Amino acid sequence: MGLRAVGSRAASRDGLSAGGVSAEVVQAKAAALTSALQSGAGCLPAGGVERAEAAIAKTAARTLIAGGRTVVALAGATGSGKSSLFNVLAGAEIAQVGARRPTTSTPTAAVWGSESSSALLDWLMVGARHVVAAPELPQHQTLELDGLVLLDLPDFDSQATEHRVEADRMLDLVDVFIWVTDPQKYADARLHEAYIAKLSAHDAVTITVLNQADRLTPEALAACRSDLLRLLGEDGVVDAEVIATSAKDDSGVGELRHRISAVVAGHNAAVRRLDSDLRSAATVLRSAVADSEPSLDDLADTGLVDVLSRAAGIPVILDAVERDFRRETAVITGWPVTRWARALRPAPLKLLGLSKGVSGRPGVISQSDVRSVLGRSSLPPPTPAARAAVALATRELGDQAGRELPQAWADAVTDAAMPPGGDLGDALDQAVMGTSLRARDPLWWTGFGFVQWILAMTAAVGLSWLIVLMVLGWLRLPAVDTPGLGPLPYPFLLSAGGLFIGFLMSRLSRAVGRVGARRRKGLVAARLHDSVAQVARDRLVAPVQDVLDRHRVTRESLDAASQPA
Ligand SMILES: Nc1nc2c(ncn2[C@@H]2O[C@H](COP(=O)(O)OP(=O)(O)O)[C@@H](O)[C@H]2O)c(=O)[nH]1
Ligand SMILES: [Mg+2]
Repeated sequence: MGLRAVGSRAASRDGLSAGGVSAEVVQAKAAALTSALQSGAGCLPAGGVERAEAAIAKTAARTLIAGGRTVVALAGATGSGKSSLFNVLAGAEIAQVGARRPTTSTPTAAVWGSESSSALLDWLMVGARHVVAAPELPQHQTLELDGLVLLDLPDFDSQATEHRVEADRMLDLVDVFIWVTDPQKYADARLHEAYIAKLSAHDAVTITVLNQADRLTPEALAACRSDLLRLLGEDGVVDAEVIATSAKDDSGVGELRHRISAVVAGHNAAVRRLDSDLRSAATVLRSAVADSEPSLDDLADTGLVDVLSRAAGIPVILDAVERDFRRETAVITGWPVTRWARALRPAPLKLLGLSKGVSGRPGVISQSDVRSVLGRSSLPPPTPAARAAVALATRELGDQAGRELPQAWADAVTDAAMPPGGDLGDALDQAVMGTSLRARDPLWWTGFGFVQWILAMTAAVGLSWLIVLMVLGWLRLPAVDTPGLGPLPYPFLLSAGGLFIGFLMSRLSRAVGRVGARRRKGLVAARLHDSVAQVARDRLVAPVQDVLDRHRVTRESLDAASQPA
């Protein structure tokens, strides 16, 4: 009971009991980080990705190992007294102490408590294992550290590279570091830079021990301690604390043991370490992602559609649609005398390979369907100027969408906005061919056509009548009385009137046809605009939007993974 109280007081001072870090929390963060790596693939820096992958793999492996054990490592430079402290804490001469050099290259483990830790030590790849049994230590000391796995690490500054590599490997895996230093070496800049500053970036638990305190007078020890505290502050260690110990006369070892027991009793040092690894990996990656994404709603505006329309030859088509309408108006409602000549001229749309399809009837296969299956229209290919305009507009789209994003994302956006080669041209051609250029024939065509026929018949009747009269006169047959309207005889009125009114009607229908042609052109222009806008959305805007969506998912996942518990 008393031990718990000491433990929890120390724990809250150190922030150990703060926040709900649990296995579930770190697993959720690992999942968020995994999702960020997926959505950000290709746009995140390789170093950061590697670090995140390592943290994810470590989280998976560590959380799989059952039990609430805490792995604490004694780390530091040669001769600081790691092995001596290890033996004092374990109550047995387990680790080899200094005299013989070089020291061993592999860590030694001491395990407190009955719970099996072989899976954990296998994962740590620590071979030398020692179970701390009750007889070695007073009962209360064993209980206090129940659940502890203490490691004596190879020296940070070992002459042998493999020792240093092994020490670094262990530092990545353990839950808590105890940095053991001594009055001679505590200020070694290399150690501070390479380890302490690096570790302070984690908010995983770090304890600093100033060993060999027995070598100093109390005044010198106090001065040395405050100097070390200052250096730790410069390393970025928040709320640094230094425990002065002596492996020779055991002073301070009790305090160190309490400190360790507080961490062990918290049962969350392991998940805290994982949490801090995941968070710092996520924080590193977060700097490769912007805080927001641009909206594409205002980018897919008319400018892009206009240049695509020109490249698709739509002005030519619309011109043909207009002329087609006028031609047809003339064929159907024109003066019958000249109508046939016009019908012989080819239809403008036919010349473009765009003869009309039947629109808007479900289940009916239209000519445009057939055309889009059979292939391209015979529209002239886009001019170099039109093509350059498309390239410029797509680059602008990419630039605008990527402006606020980090380089890798901006590049991805630009790539997405510029589909390779003729793909876009084909898509535009298909869109044009899939658009119906037809609308219902206007009713007035039929009316005018009918009236023209009546007028033509009238003229024909009048002319025939005149011919009969001429023949009768030529044969000197007695004259038949020809009825008339006032002084004008009917045959003349019928033939002249029919021809003259027919001529006027054809003029009128041409004028009305011009208005109709403009309306038809407007109607088809709107349809083609929609078709081209659809191509712009599908081929240009959607791929860019995909990249922006990936960016958003990455950003949100990284925010979730880097959130403090
Ligand atoms: N005076 C004194 N000597 C110590 C203390 N701790 C360790 N030593 C001595 O320092 C030398 C190196 O100790 P060792 O535990 O092997 O250090 P390590 O290299 O960090 O593992 C040995 O000769 C120890 O006897 C201490 O607290 N006081
Ligand atoms: Mg040693």
